[in-house]
Amino acid sequence: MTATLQLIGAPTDIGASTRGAGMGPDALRVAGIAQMLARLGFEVIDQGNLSGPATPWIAPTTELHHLDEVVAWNRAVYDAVNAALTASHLPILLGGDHSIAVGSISAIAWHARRRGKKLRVLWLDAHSDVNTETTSPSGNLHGMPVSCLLGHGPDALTGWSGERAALEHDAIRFIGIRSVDAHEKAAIRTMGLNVFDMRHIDEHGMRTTMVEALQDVDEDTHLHVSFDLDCLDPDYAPGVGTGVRGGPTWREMQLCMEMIADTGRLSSLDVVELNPALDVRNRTAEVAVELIESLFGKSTLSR
Ligand code: B3U
Ligand code: MN
Ligand code: MN
Repeated sequence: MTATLQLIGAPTDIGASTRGAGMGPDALRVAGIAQMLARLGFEVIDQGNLSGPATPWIAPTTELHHLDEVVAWNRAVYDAVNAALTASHLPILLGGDHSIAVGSISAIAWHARRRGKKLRVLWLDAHSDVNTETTSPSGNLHGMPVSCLLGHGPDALTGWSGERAALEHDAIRFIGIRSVDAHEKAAIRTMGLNVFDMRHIDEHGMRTTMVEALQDVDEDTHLHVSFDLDCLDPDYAPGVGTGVRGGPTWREMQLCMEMIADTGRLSSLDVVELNPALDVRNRTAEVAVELIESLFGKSTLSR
C-alpha cells in the first residue's frame, strides 16, 4: 500500500518580520510539488490553503509580536495535521513561516504518543529557533518554535500535545545550524540539544552527519522533518527572509534528503520560510521540490 500524502497550505508570515512567506504554499504548487509526488507513485490530496488572520504592520520592538494571530494560525494547522494523521495520511505542511511548526509538531507528538511511536524530529535550518519571549532579539515567533515545543514557550503556545513538552530534549536533531543568538547558545548547552552545526558538517561531511543524526531511528519511529529553506546556502535558495551565508550546497542537501528517505520512516514534513517575494524566478521553490523529491525516495538508479 502506498502512502497518501496530504498537502496543507498555511499561507502566513505572521511569525516573521520580513513579509512574503505567506505566498510560499502557492509558489511550491507552481513549482509542481503535487505533480512531482504523484509521478513518484503517491496518491496526493491537496486540500488547499488554511485561512487565518492577516499580518498587521508593527513597529520593530523586542516584545513578542502577533501572539494572538500566531496562536490562531497554529490552531488551524494543528487541526489540519491532526485530521490528516487521523485519516492515516502523511501530512506535508506548506508554509508559511516557521512559527507554524508548533501546531504541526504538537499534533504529531500527540499521535505518536497514542500509537506508541518514538518521535524524532530533524530540524533543518540555519537557525536554532530556540529563543524565548525573554531572550528573543526580535520578538518574532518564528525564532521560538523549538522552545514552545520543548515546553518553554509562552503559555498560549505550550502544552498543545497534551504534555507540557511536545518534545523531549533528546528527540530533536538540528542540522545545518550557523546562526545562534547568545541566549540560544546557553539554552542549547543547558538542555544538551543535539546540534550538527556547519562546522560539524564541514569537518565530518554530510554522510557521517546524517548517519549520526539518524542513528536511533528504527521501525517504531515517527520521523518528522521540519525543513526551513534557509538551511540551504542562499546561493541555492535566495528566496528566504533571513538567509545566512555558509550553508549546505544543493548536493549536500540532496544527500541529506536521500539518507532520510533510506530510513523508510519519514512520516510527516513541514516546508517553511519560502519567500517568493525575494526569490529569483521561483528558483528556491523549484529547488525545494527537487529536494523533496529525493526525500520521498527518488533515486537516480532505482526509478
Ligand atoms: N534568531 C533570530 C533570527 C531568526 C530565527 N529564525 C529566523 N530568524 N528565521 C530571531 O529573531 O530569533
Ligand atoms: Mn526556522
Ligand atoms: Mn531559519
